Amino acid sequence: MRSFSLAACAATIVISSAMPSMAHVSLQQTQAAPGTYRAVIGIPHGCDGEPTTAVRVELPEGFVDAKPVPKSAWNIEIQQGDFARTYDVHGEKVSSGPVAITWSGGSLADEHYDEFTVRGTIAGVDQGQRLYFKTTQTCPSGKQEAWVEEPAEGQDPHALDYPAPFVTVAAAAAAEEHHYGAAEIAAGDVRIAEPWARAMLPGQPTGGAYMTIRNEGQEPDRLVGVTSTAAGKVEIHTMEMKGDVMEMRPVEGGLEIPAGGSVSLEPGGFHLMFFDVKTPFAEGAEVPVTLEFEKAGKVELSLPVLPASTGRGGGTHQH
Ligand SMILES: [Cu+2]
Repeated sequence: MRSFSLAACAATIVISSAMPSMAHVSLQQTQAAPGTYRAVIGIPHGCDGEPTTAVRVELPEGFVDAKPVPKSAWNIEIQQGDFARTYDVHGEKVSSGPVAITWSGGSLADEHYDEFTVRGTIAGVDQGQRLYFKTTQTCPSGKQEAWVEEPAEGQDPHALDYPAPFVTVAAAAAAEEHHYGAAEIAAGDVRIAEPWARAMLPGQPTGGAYMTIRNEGQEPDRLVGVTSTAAGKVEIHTMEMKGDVMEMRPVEGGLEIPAGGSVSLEPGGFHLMFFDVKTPFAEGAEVPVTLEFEKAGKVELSLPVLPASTGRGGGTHQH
């Protein structure tokens, strides 16, 4: 079985376990289309051993109509304010509303993990733009952990000590496909939704692509091969932890799509990997691929290329 060190790979992700206590506050979903979005903020630790007794989240411009999800034993304070812009939400003009949410009165032990959720609407934001949910934890001694740093233009957010968790806004078209299924690609019992490829950085030797594959049939199917005229070779990869390093390897014998189930290819997990790429994937371009399923046969589709930053950051502590 071959395995690749991540250094040679498109989604260069090495998990540092040298400082496990420094796991970052993160958003569960790091890519979202305009429309309803649930910002689920994971708090992985307290302040140097102290429990977290308050969590304040500043809501970004472009995230409107926000409502926090109540948590038992925690009080909620919603701070209202004026937005910098006026947003069109379901045909209504909105220029003020919740701008920050604070949960307080509870106690989240340093060794525990919990999630704080705000549901709202992403509106008036361009594709590729990042919405930062600046999050501050407060502990009984008054000590704070403030996840409020935004990277400068061109700076890698992973270089920051206390990066603000963010979601990258995806194409609205993908959202419509997702909601209405109209533009879903179907072959036999297989459905492909939200396929995309990641824009390649200069000098990057390989490309990566993602999608959700659903099987509406009574029997499992299997993605057994992938080809593309844009690359010499395409492999189906999985990622797993080897000691404290995330490694990727080809999926042996194809990727099973369970009967009535679905498999998501996403950053940090299963992905398609393109070798000998002829023209580096550039944002806005399309990458043609042919997927071959054991039962459903061949499916041809075109992957829109999204910004290199899409779907990164947040999630696990990725460096
Ligand atoms: Cu790979």
